[in-house]
Amino acid sequence: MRITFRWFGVDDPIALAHIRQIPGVRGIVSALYDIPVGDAWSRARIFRLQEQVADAGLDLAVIESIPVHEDIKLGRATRDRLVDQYCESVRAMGELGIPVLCYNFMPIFDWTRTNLAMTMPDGSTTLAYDDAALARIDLSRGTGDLPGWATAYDATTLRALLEAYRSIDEEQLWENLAYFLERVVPVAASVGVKMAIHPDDPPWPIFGLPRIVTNAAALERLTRIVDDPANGVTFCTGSLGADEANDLPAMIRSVGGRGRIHFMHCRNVRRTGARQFHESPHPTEFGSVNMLEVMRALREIGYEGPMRPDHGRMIWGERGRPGYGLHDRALGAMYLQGLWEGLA
Ligand code: DNO
Repeated sequence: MRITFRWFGVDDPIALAHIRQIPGVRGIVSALYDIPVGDAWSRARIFRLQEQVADAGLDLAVIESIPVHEDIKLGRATRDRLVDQYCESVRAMGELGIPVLCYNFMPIFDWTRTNLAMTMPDGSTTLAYDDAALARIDLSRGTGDLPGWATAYDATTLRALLEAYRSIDEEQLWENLAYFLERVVPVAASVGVKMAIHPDDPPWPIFGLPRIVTNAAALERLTRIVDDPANGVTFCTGSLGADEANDLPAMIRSVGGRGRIHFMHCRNVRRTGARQFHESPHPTEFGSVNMLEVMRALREIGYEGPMRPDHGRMIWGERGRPGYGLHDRALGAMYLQGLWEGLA
């Protein structure tokens, strides 16, 4: 396992030089954030990012993410050109030697929470989700009301998109994902890039939109659609761990045992009710995910890929991007490495 850390480029308030001071962290997870979804990423732009990271004594280990255009997820006629452009980006990163690509196939919304700053008894704040609170969110004004990671959509665009998804059920979404993978995976394989789909977060339908990458059966199906080592997953313990039915160590042994885990996102969640949870500090005792057993399963399958601490709380007065402050994620990085060393 190689411990890595997410960095949001030059606009990130956290400096690479500070990330470099977290013991053990050598790999950076990043992306180009200013390229419109669907456009190809040029080799020159990726190279510049890679150089910035290298100048700080670090290594660009993972691209997270190249977003997948909604037209691809919807299976619209425009998808062929968009898939070609996606392939171009993948080829460029591969030629530059960046080995892993994390992406997702969630309709319209990426990870979603209903509270970005829930106050904990110790005064820290954390991200929380409650399905009942989600039901009260009014999307008629666009994504403005939605706390989270949503691409900003105005009311008209969002309405049209929601409308378009009415005819897409889970099976149709699987078909559209298959269409995408059948074309992208061979390109990825040819340039040494491992595709690593991120599970849906939370792992159930939201706003009536289908979500399909949610459990063991889905990971199995996904990796069989195009049965190539380059077609794998980002195993996110927080996303998958939000559903009690997911036995994470067993899932790691099965999909990871076949060499299909290409990236690990490690964070803990405390499930507090049906479709209700908040994020907790990384160690096992604070959440519903047994991190020790997760690491044990990874040791068993001989996991050698990148891993990053995922969302942290806001602690010590830090202000910043929800989930992505420096301090609590750095504590997470140390904890994960501690478990790893202990298990050796
Ligand atoms: C949230 C992240 C996700 C992830 C994408 C990958 O913090 O894990 O936004 O980057 O879903 O495409």
